[in-house]
Amino acid sequence: MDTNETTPAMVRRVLERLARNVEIARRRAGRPLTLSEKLLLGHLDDPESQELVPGESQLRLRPDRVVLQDILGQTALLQFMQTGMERVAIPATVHCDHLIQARSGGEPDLITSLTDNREVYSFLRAAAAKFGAGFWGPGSGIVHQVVLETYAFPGALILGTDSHTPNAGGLGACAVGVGGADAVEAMAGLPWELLYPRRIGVVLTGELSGWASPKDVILHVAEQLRVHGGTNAVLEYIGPGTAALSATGKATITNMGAEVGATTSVFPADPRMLVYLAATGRADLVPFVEQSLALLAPDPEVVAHPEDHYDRVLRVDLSRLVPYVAGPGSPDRGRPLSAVAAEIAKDGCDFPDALSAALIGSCTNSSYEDMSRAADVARQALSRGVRAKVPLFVAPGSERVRATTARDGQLDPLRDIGAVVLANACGPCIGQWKREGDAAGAPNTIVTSFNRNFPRRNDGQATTKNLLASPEIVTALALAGRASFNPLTDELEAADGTKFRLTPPPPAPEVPPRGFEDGRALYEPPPSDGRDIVLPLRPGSERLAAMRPWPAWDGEDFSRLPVLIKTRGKTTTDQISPAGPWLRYRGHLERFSDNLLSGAENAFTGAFGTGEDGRTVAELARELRARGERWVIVGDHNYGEGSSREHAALSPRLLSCAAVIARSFARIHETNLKKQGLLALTFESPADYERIRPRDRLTLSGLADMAPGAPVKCLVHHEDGTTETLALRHSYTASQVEWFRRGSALALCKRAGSGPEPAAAADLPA
Ligand code: MIC
Ligand code: SF4
Repeated sequence: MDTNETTPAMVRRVLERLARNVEIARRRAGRPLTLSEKLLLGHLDDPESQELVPGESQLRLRPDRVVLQDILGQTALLQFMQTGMERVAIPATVHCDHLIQARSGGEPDLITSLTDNREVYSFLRAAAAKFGAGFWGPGSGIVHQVVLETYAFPGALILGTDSHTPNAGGLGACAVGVGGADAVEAMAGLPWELLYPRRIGVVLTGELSGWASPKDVILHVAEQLRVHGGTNAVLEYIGPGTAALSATGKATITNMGAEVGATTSVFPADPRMLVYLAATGRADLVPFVEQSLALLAPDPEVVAHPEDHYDRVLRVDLSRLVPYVAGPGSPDRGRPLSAVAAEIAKDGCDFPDALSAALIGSCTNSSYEDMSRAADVARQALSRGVRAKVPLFVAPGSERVRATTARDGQLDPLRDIGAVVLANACGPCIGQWKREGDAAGAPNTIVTSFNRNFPRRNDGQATTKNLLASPEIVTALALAGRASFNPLTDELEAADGTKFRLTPPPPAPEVPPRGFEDGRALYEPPPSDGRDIVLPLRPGSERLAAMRPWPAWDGEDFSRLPVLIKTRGKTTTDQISPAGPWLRYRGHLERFSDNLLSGAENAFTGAFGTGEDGRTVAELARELRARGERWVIVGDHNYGEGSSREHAALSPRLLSCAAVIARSFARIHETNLKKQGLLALTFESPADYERIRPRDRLTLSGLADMAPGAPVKCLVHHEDGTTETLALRHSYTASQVEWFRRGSALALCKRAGSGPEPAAAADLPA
């Protein structure tokens, strides 16, 4: 039997434990609990003695499942090898989704990817089988859509090595994006630690209508909260409007909570989720969830008086919501679609009106419902003889969505207006887009239904400006060929020269009336005993290399560390560890690290990815490592926002970084740095960031006494011989200080006498 499945017995066990733990937590807290508190505290390792101070306590939790995608999954499994464990202790699956390049269409692209990535896929398949995890091969779909269709259920606690893991919140799960090291600990059966999050309540009322869609809910919320507004907080959607959204619509909203840095986003369990469970072949889970609807919702007092129970409350009337467009450059740069034309007409608008391409898909918007609404717009155009004016691409979220929409006729009208249907994968969402023609390189605007729009994110070009919108709006804009088009008010020209207006797509079926089509079988359960499987790691490979544990801290203070780079402004993980062509090296850290900070702006020169002498940041770091020197990165606000990309911590660690000092951090990145044994520090006074000058050196002292809440002293040595002292803060708990001392969190989870020995500083590659 495949122990990775979500079985009725598992659901019963999880919900029974949830009910028991919630009782205990509510008694101990002496107050009603919000939904995320119930879902999290319901998974406490030790509910009776766990400290329970919101915003302060580190909760020790027992996740129900871990999901790995193919690019972060590589380092997760390479680190799992270090634990010496034979098998994963909780259900786990590996999903091949990020590595497929979008070139000419689903089938040929998939075939090319099988050849291009053969070595990586073989490793992932073998490692999954060896360690008892399920393997979803290339073409099966984007991890988050597959998890929603197959594994998530209301009440589950899911960890995933991807920041959009909260997508499973659409089905009532509490799903959190983490780096590989967190996933490894959970797979090794250790409790997983999470700071007791703050709670933001989003009260939904009314019902969507017309062109408004779930995407507009989250683009509107992101505009309110901004990219750091959800840091260390959970977004809880409550109120009567929640029941007016389908499970996949809810998933769009929880998926993009990642864009405001939220730990996760949750919805109360409701009948719409039961419909989705039943339609995706899990009718046997429905009775258990149905009995627990009250358990899987906030306590009634919370719903009655949200202001008394949340740190912040937003209210969104779905009936009044209008379609939104966000970007370019940042997902929180939202405004109603109707305001775009005026913005473009103004001098200095930073994106051209003419579109160069339109793209539908990504984990956030590629469900059956999404495809149906986009297809309706396409059908309207076809009936007037109109085709897309710009290249249009459609990436279905999963093989199930592809096979079902192929059967039910949603893909045909999209193809007929000119769309190329890509593989069921991330593709252009993550720089795996090999664009044809001359659009790339020159300033150009694209419109996508994706969740991120950082520069260089899609085709690797900073000149490509990505506007985010719902799939139906993307389709409408593709027909008009310009960003300023507003389908609510503007007309298109039919083939016969007459003018017509698109009508808003009617509500689409949330699940296929004839049920889902499974499509090709691309799942491989693990054998019952995989111990004899040898992992294919080839010496000399540039795609994969075994990882060695990091050396422990030598106990000395860090003296006169050079500042490798001081970054200015947004420094996302896409800028610290770019994706696109670099994705192929995700399993070979040394090779991958050539891209270190290549997209980050140097505060002293204004250039990107280089030091003062024009050499790349990676070259400078390698030179320091070769000299045996450690170094520091100085960062701005919300440093490391964007993704769970652990490489943004692994590469600095490999190249000898000692500390990252920023005005503030994004949650997952801060944890990733800590887990890899680096110091993640913040300026006590954020204005002190300005005090760091070119060629400064920093001494960090008193590290042997580093303790929770105690500042770290930093002596700044300026080039002119003057010095000044700064206070730095950190968020390490006592046990996390141990990660720093031991060289990494993994050092604590390695079984005595098993796994490879730490790399001695001398044998680290130069
Ligand atoms: C992304 O959307 O940026 C990614 C690629 O899915 C990342 C994960 C990674 O880089 O491994 C994420 O969102 O966490
Ligand atoms: Fe893939 Fe894009 Fe979703 Fe990341 S955001 S998981 S790259 S589809």
